[in-house]
Amino acid sequence: MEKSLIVLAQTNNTSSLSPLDPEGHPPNLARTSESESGKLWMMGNERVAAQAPHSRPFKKRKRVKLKRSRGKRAECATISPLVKKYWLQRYHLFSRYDEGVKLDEEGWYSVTPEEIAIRHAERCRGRTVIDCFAGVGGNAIQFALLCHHVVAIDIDPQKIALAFHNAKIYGVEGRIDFIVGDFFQLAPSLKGDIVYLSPPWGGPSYKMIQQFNLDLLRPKDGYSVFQAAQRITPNIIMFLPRNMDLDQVEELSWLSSPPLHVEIEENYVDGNFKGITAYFSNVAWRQA
Ligand code: MGP
Ligand code: SAH
Repeated sequence: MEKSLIVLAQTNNTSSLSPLDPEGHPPNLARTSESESGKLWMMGNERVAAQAPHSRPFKKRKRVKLKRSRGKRAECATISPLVKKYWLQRYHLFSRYDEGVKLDEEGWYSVTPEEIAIRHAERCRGRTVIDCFAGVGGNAIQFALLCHHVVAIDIDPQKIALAFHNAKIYGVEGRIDFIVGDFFQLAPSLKGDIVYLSPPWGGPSYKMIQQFNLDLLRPKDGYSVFQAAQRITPNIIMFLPRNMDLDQVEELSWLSSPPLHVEIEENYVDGNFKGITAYFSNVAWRQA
């Protein structure tokens, strides 16, 4: 039996939630749908279909190429000015974009570029990771390719629908438990080896601020996010803005006694500075 999709009605009673249950799903939460490769499934009003790979005759290659570039032009014409910049970087975001990857507006400007997501996943190889702000699945997919088990949480049902759809393209939907829910409500009952945090930064305008700080993270400040994560495990990875106040990030390690090891790295794609990653405790390689 495949156990890839757990769609949760928002619930206040999550006390027995554990992704490590023998059945592999939170027992007190309703499973409303189950996936099978190639089948349609429903979530709210969203209907997501698996994309069937289409074969094309060799002779028609030129025509297909032309059609495809026309298709790309048409796609480009329909996207909002905000999304356009990110669409132009689409293959950095998802190398398999052309196989039918889908994103919503917030997904476009928030998804972790694939190269960076792979780097994060390499730190977590073979372990159980909780992706607490999973979005459209940029990180969860790469965790699923390298890790023992992945729990992907997002408060927005559309994000989880998109993450599931995108995970299918990468063939890893069966290795992720998808949960629609509020991380802060779920945190006390989650278990895992590593917690991955890539919360909202307040939209693309985050870079208008000269020095970003933890109070500006959404939906709660960075201290609250970190403390909720610490109740699960001290092994935490946090993806943060490139203009982040690094002293503040280091200070997070002092919330524990003794202080946690912390390693901070800068992340670039094609020479462009995209963000910073803070690794805490045993996911930090360069330990003090
Ligand atoms: P960006 O700075 O908006 O884009 O986001 P870019 O192309 O570097 O902009 P430029 O104008 O400087 O050229 C860079 C990366 O940060 C994105 O690809 C996302 O991975 C990440 N990111 C951006 N935002 C607004 C968020 C966010 O709100 N949450 C998370 N988790 N990541 C974000
Ligand atoms: N790393 C993701 C992008 C995360 S963007 C990727 O690569 O695709 C941040 C996400 O946090 C958004 O999708 C937003 O819906 C979600 N979010 C906001 N508040 C949340 C909460 N309280 N609990 C869980 N998810 C939340």
